[in-house]
Amino acid sequence: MSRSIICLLCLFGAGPAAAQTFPSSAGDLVVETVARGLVNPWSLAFLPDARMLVTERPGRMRIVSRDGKLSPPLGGVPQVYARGQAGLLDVTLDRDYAQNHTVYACFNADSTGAVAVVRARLVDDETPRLEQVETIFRQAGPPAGNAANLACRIAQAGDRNLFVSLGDHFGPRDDAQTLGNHIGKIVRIRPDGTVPPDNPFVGRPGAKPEIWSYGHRNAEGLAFDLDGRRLWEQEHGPQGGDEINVVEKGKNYGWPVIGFGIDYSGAKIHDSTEKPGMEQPAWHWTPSIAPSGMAFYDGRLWPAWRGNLFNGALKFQMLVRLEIDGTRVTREERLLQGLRERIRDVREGPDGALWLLTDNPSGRILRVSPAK
Ligand SMILES: [Ca+2]
Repeated sequence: MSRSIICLLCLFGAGPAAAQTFPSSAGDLVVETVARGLVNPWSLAFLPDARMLVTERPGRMRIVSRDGKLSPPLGGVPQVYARGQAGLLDVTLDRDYAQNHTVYACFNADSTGAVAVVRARLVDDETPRLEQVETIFRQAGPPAGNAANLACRIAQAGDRNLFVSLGDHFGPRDDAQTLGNHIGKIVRIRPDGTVPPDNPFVGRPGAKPEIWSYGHRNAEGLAFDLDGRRLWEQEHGPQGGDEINVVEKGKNYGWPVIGFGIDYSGAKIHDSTEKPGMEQPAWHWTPSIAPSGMAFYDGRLWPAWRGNLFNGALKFQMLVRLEIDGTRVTREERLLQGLRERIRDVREGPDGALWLLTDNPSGRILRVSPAK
């Protein structure tokens, strides 16, 4: 009897999967599977009642209940170009979501991998859907046929402006150093897509006015720190040279002129790791961990980790905890090694736990909490 019940739970995924335990400097961590069966889930956003809005890269968005039940795909999601790394990527809720039900999403819109950002209203009734979907930004400059290094993440500042990370598309490398395109850039736009007049390159001839910072390679993590003052990003290097950066107005983060990696062929890319006028990363990884997803942690379940920056890792299949002092990273701890899952996104839940997405055609939502 009990064996058949267990078997049914296995078949239908209805019960809690066996939790796994991993060591950490703050005691053992318990990893539970909350939901499964998501196709390459990319981004996770918590709704006010602790349900989750999740994107699947092939172009679907679903609401997931706290006990792991997946809604049908939401209607109204724009058509995306889904191939290789391209598809539906980030989703985030407006700061005033509880009042305005506004969400933002970014995705690759055509075969060039150009990123579009939409603003929409989430109608959260028995048939959840997006309505009033408006394109508020479209990336200029991607070359045809290079659908890789496509970013994108969205972070909203306290003044409601949106920051969006845009990859270099494996295109001509100098594109990330020139201001006439949106390649290898972080842009800053208002929630309606218009350009804030205090953006750094407004009025400069030939420059795209949305640009906030440049010289980035492929940033798949973007987050404000706990007091909302500093914007941090992580980006993929080539072979080696993955970086964490503190993103500041108008600054040049160096790609492809400086860096710590080499080309996939083994060839040299950079003459140097530093150059005047170009920013140094706050942290870098060689060999590459392939970071994706980042979240600052507020310390409810692990008080010692308050203010730490958590990063998912695709290649090294782990969660990386970074201790921060101002704009410096002072210590790294590698967590969940042995999980054997590519971590695509990491978020802090309303319960103070860390919630992860695994990048897999049969992807899961995992909840990480302290062992009792
Ligand atoms: Ca750099």
